Amino acid sequence: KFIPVKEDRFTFGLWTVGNPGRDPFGLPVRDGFSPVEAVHMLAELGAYGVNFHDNDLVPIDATPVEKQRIVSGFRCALEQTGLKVPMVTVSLFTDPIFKDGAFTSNDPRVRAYALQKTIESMDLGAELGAEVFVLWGGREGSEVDAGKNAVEAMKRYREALNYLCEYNLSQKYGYKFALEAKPNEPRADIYLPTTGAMLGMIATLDYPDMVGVNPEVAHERMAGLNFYHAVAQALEAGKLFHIDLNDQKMSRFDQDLRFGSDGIKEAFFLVKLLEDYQYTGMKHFDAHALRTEDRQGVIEFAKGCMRTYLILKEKVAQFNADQEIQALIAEMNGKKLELPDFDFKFSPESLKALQSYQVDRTAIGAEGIPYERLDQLTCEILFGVR
Ligand code: 3MF
Ligand code: MG
Ligand code: MG
Ligand code: MG
Repeated sequence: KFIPVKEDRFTFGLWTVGNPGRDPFGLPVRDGFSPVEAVHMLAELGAYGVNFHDNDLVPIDATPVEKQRIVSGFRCALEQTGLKVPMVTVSLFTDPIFKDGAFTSNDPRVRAYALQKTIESMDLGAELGAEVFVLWGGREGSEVDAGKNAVEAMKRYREALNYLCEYNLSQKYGYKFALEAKPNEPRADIYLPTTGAMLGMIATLDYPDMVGVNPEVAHERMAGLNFYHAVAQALEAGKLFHIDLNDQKMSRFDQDLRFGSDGIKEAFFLVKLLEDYQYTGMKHFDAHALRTEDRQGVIEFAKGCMRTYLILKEKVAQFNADQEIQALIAEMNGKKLELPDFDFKFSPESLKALQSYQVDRTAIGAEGIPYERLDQLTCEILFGVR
């Protein structure tokens, strides 16, 4: 029970299980799994796929011959295990050239290099069958707003995204781009800090249908926001192309905790959202094992992410089948009420009906809404006592 299978569409990044436990204050504590080791380990655990930044696989200074050797070794591991590469991304934040951003840099040489590096990553991903290309603007931001015009930054961001969409079409790659928002870290402030801000930008692009979002639990929580709400908005807009699952204590530094390890109730409603609305994309764990762990701990971490998702999925089924809970939800959604002539669509007739609608404001204001009972029942499902 709770053993992941390919159909669950769980994926991990090479950078997640490859993470050696370095942090800004401390040295690496373990050997992370190499790309080939990661493929074998993840396949054994029942994951569906593995994702990577260009330089997780191929070092930035690799020669074309080295690149070919690395990619063919990696491809060989994929073929042996059947693991897929559903998503690829590009590092536009690690190398010093990107210290003041990539697509939004003031320096046109940096902006050109960022595009060049991204299209090379798109080529590599396409070769391995990737269908989603994630863009996280890790250093698209600022500390000193005097030096970088935020209006120009938006124009540059848009120009780069439009260029990449054109390239995608010109090569017939068929990628969907998924933009990942984060409010801060590593910059003091990152542009387009939330999923909602990304959705706003997407609507202004030349090919808005080609571009969606990749929300991440930790990022929205760092901004003090409700992740479940952010994902719901993206899903309803048809823009949930990918998702980064992990966990995070609210409003702190970027923690990338194991999925479901901190905000259990929020994780439950997230799983419920994805399952109830039959999200078919990848469930990608963008997290890493605690710095206390050795390589066995990394395996426990990866297993735990998937197992927790599957446990919550079972809790969702229990919640959806619980008659008392469902009756309460039906009641608070006004299922028993009728407004005969009014359907909330504007028309001259419905306007008349609305204007003559007799509302007993005082009586309605005095009615209780049983959220307390509903929430307690939800908690009891999660506690395992119901
Ligand atoms: C940073 C992130 C990134 C992105 C990745 C794009 C290193 O907080 O979440 O992971 O997810 O760059 O996929
Ligand atoms: Mg395709
Ligand atoms: Mg992150
Ligand atoms: Mg992420």
